Amino acid sequence: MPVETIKMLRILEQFQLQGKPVACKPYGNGHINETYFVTTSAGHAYILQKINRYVFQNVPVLMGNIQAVTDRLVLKDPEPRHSLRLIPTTDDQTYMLTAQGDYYRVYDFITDSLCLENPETEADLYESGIAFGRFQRMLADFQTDKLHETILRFHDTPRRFQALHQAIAADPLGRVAACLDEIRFALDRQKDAGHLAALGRAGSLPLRVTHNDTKLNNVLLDAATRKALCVIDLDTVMPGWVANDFGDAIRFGANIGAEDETDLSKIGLSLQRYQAFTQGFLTACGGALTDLEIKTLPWGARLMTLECGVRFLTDYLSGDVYFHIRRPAHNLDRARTQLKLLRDMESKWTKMNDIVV
Ligand code: GN1
Ligand code: MG
Repeated sequence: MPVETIKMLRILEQFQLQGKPVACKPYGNGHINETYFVTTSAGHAYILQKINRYVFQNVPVLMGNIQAVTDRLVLKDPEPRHSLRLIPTTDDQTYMLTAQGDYYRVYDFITDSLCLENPETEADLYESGIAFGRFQRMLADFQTDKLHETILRFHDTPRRFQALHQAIAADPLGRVAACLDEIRFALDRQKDAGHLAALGRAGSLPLRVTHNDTKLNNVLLDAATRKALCVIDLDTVMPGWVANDFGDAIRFGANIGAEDETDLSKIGLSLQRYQAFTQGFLTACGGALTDLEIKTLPWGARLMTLECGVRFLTDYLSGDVYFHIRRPAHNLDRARTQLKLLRDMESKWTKMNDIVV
């Protein structure tokens, strides 16, 4: 048995599992945490995660958020496959801390589910809209001030531009010269970055419990019916604007190509997928949103795409310190898809607005 597996099995012994862990294999495509699929001698399955402690600087507080939110979701909808459930450690904690300072947690595995990187049909996007809309509605009466900011100013797009400017000035790996077109394209749009923040400051947009990482692969669908089951990856659940949740889902799921596609001719916004997500999301939100919130949804799509492009570009220039990469220019490839997608959204802007109202 590889040393790494033995280490993982030891960690798993600290959790209240049904049966003894017998296998533990890397799982999924997250860019931040390390995720493993675990099976036990009792035939039970779990998800083990090592939490990225560079990205999440206060794990106990983060786990407090997740516990509070999952408790509420389970209360509203007790069906076991409709919410993540944390498995406690043998001393009844929600996570364990190793002597090396690493944090681990375990979730029950949600059986007979699908986690998609690409939608097969528009119905998949509709269902992901249902999942995130339901999440929004079930947490509508959860007091936002009970949640801690797990990453400070996470979707503060103007701050993301400041970080880009710093990376350009520092240029530690001499990568700026090869990215001048991408940098110029992003900086030309810096003036848009504060659009939602200005409405928020004016008190026109309510703060809600938002997920903040609403990618299609953060939703589970039922493998048999392909209906929405559950929202996963709750690390960034924080107070925020609903347009950001809508927008991040569009950025990922309504892009006809992959987030790291190298052939940019394959990148663009599918208005059909955009419409399908919008319908699912607004239906499941159940009339909870204000007219102005609905009007700002397309801005969420533009700004989340711009922000993500800026984050990938910043990380590329900084030497890939934040997002996990699987090839040398992976973050630059990702930045390019976001900027291309944004350009396409700008050309479809009137239609994007017509669809939400
Ligand atoms: C990260 O962990 P994952 O892959 O679900 C990131 C998101 C980005 C996304 C881009 C905590 O999400 O903000 O939008 O990558 N999560 C964090 O794919 O930074
Ligand atoms: Mg994820």
